[in-house]
Amino acid sequence: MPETLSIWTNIQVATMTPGSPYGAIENSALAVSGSRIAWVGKAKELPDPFKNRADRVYDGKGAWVTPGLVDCHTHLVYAGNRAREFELRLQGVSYEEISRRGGGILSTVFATRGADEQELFRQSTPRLESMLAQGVTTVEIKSGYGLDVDTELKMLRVARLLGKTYPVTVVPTFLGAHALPPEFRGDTDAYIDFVCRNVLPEVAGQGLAVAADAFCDTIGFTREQTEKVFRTAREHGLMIRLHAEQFSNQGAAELAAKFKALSADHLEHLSEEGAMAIAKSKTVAVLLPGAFYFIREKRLPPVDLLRRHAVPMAVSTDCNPGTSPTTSLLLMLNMACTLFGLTPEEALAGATIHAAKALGLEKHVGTLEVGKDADFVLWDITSPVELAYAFGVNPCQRIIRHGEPLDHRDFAPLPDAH
Ligand code: DI6
Ligand code: FE
Repeated sequence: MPETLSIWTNIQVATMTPGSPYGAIENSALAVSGSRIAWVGKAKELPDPFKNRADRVYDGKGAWVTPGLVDCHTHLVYAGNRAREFELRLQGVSYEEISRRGGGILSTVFATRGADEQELFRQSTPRLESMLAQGVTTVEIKSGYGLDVDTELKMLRVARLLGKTYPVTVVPTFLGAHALPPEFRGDTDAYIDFVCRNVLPEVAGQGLAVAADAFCDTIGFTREQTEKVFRTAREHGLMIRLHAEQFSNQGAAELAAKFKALSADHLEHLSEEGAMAIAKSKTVAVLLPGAFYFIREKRLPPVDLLRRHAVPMAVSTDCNPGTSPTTSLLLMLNMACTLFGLTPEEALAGATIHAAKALGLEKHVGTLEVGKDADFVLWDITSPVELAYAFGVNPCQRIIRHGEPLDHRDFAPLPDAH
């Protein structure tokens, strides 16, 4: 049976392909065959065979169309929250200090260990639903609040189940080297051994993650420890990404480059050598303005340096309970401009083409091009700049995933639906 052919007319597309601002084509049309994009261009150039054979024709009513958004760095699966810690920080206690006192990431580890799989799923769904409602069609989800075999596997199974339940592509990452669990207090090397011997092989063996990440920082793990995790990850066929240079410079970007990491994330303390290294390894710089804002960081990621060395910049929520309790990638576009000085076009590229590259999915998503997945969003805006300009609003009109227009109930099932 030939695949269903749909045509979207009366639209303006921001293809996000390089070469012209937003890769924009006004008065355009887009054809979808099955789950892939079959044609995109000026409406008047739409070839006759598409027009004649179309099974379905949709009127976009002048909407702007972008690729489905890609949120390439999230810790979306966790239990509990850290509202109390927020109060403490507002009284002047720093994030690092809370972490040293045994709070911070560890308090989420206790809550996540204590929640069974169903409960963890239940607590994670509102966050995912909120993301999807704002046009996200691909999301990366990290483990890292388990720090033991059972809970790391449980988090990754929940991430997988979210991807099966909702119309979204979930990209799972193993973040065993996120923090030191209490049972290893005082012996980070022993914990890293445990991650490499007991946890990572199990995660990889069960196919529960496609990449490994680590938190290489003064309150996380050293370069040597991170390198050990990366070597093991590589032996098990996992790709690499890294929380790098967030609170201090550890030469973590250089380490990411050495392992040809897909992404190096945060980067507030990136050096010129680090920028040169990731430029050479074609590693994407993932900027996380939500975390910068929420923990009131002072030091900006060196955006000019990244531009000078032509490092692609992605923008993501870092959705997590401690440093970035947000689900709004659209808000991050605005913050990437107002706080970090990105242009609105760079910000949108950061949540589409470059975020796709940060996940190794650039052949499938991130731009509107023939052959790519038909994941796209119709927006009630008059120019793509507006996606970064407005904040705290959601102009998402319609979401098309693998060629199928979603119904609101697809991404916000009724509370008793599962
Ligand atoms: N850096 C971050 O911003 C998150 N993890 C990390 O390594 C914070 C995670 C948390 O505080 O729960
Ligand atoms: Fe993070």
